[in-house]
Amino acid sequence: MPGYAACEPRTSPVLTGSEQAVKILIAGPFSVGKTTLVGSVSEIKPLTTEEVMTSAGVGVDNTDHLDKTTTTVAMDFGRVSLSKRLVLYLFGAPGQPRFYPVLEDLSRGALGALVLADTRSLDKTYPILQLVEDLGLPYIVAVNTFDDAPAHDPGRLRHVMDLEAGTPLVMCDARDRRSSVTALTTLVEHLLTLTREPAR
Ligand SMILES: Nc1nc2c(ncn2[C@@H]2O[C@H](COP(=O)(O)OP(=O)(O)O)[C@@H](O)[C@H]2O)c(=O)[nH]1
Ligand SMILES: [Mg+2]
Repeated sequence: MPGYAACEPRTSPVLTGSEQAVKILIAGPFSVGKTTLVGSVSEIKPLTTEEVMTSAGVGVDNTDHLDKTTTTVAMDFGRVSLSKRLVLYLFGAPGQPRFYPVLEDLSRGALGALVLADTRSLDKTYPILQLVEDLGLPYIVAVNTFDDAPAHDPGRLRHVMDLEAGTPLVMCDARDRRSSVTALTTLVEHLLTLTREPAR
């Protein structure tokens, strides 16, 4: 979308009549970087619902390659203005299968989803891609590049995740605001492309 990347975020918490507010779902498996992404881009203090993980989660929530001690139990919420006229409201859903009903609830009214993936655990991404597809939500996939994650070429990743040719796949660093905004801009561009496609 021309010009979006160059736009500085705005600070006004109030929407004026000329602004478009768009609800976006941030999905992906546990520990892929959803909370981090919402926090890195949000121009308001993000709402998070992190809770300390207890021994009940041992063997259920895989923390093998992480120093992770908390997990999102309800949602993340943040806001980012991609331009003077376009404001995204980000709803991050928890990634564990037991929370899929929460993801389904949060998807209501969303125009699209950013599905985060981690090449160290792509198998955990499939059910979420399937769920998002079943919900009829257009999406893109953003691979969050962790330092020790294996690098695969995009063609291989597309094949492994069984992505349709028209589904964008991008790399991002969820900790980096610019990188995360670029991923969100790619999603919005994708949504615009879909709206412009002639009805079949
Ligand atoms: N090295 C690295 N660490 C990350 C990145 N994104 C997130 N993390 C870390 O990975 C852990 C899980 O991230 P979090 O956002 O809580 O994942 P969520 O479960 O998907 O919300 C946290 O300790 C983050 O600091 C990244 O791009 N690179
Ligand atoms: Mg989280």
